[in-house]
Amino acid sequence: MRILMIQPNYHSGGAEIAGNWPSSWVPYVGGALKTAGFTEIRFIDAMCNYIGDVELAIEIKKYQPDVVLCTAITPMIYKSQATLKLVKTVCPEAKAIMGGVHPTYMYREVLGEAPWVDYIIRGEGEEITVNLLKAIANGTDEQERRNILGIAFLEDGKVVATPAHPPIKDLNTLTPDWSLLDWDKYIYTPLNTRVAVPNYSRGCPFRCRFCSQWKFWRKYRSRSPKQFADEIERLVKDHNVGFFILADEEPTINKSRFVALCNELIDRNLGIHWGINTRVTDILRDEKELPLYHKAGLVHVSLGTEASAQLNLNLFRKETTIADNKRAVQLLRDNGILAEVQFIMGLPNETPETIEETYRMARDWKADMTNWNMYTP
Ligand code: B12
Ligand code: SF4
Repeated sequence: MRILMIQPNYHSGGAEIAGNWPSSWVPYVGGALKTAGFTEIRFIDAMCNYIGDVELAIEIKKYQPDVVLCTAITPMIYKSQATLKLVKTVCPEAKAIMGGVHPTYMYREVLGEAPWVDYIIRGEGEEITVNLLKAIANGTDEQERRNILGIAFLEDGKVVATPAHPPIKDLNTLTPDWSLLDWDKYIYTPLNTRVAVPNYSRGCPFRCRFCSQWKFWRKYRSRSPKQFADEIERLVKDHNVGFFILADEEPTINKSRFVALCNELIDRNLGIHWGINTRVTDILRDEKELPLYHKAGLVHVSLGTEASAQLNLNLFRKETTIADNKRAVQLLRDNGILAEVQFIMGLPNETPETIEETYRMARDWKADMTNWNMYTP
């Protein structure tokens, strides 16, 4: 069975100015499919290669896929829906499948707007995709689909959503296949080196009100530091990766495991640099360990500072203070680690004055980079 994975040609600027980023869902879901015995898998990165619809249609037609897998986060949903429509125009018999954060929550809207989508994978993709594709390969998906957990589809014009699939118990069972990516394309511009986005942990034990991610992965899990360092070593040795950012929400919550991971990376002396997203509270807790983190190659930390008003931090259920935010930025900078701060803008109480105040505060904290995210109810 020929499987085609497509990253839609959607661009939002933002972090894309730092380089060309690889899609992580491809090695993780593609790796699970290969481990399950599906060998004919191709990936087209229409985003990174700016592949327009005409060229994409030619490529799809040439490959004649039986199944097409396409991802979607919220801003790219229309491009993702249009990409699967293109698939149906060129190869009407191919099964069109969509996964990712947006359709996981909004499957009703997606199936309403894009009835050509055959299946939506809701949540963590590896196990659900294998189960669904086994049924498709056997030609039994239409009979079996109501028993496949974690999917949604249209039946007689009505949306059917099966119960959620349980989270993967042991993340050490993941088998990412990084060879699905065309590595020459993925360059992190500031260091002029190849970049990867591996997954050490999934989920978050916190419950910030604006955040989609803790609900998405449901249970916090992390891989063993040694097994994860093995993967980094393979990325360096097999694919010449020089920089990675963790795809994780909260990699540092378990301090002893994170310290063990840093020690593994130091012992292996891979010459790799890396970045993470994490919480202000973890940076304050780990003040004494920051030199060790830096020695392990950690050069960039993006902090969920979120707001410049305590009222909003409380509203978000963030469990931090404005003074904590400022101190975390300072600690990172003192340890030679680039400090990026993230803000959520556009709450109902936002005014031009509060925007100005947030801007001034970010400057006062002397953050190296500031990221402005729009709150979307
Ligand atoms: C790395 C990353 C990026 C990279 C993307 C690289 C790339 N080519 O994909 C960069 C830095 C470029 C980036 C940019 C942006 N990002 Co970003 N990014 C992330 C981050 C940190 C990790 C994503 C990741 O790789 N995760 C690991 C993989 C394994 O997980 P996954 O992608 O969710 O895939 C799993 C499942 O969802 C599912 N799955 C996913 N797709 C599919 C498809 C199919 C067919 C199947 C079966 C399954 C499946 O299976 C996978 C394995 O379980 C997440 C936060 C996070 N922790 O997830 C934000 C996140 C995805 N980004 C987000 C946003 C908003 C953006 C930007 C729009 C920001 C901006 N304003 O510019 C841009 C969009 C750029 C673009 N053109 O798409 C949001 C999306 C929120 C939403 N509601 O949709 C997130 C969730 C962060 C957040 N909490 O706000 N991002
Ligand atoms: S700490 Fe970060 S990942 Fe966790 S719930 Fe809050 S915003 Fe989401």
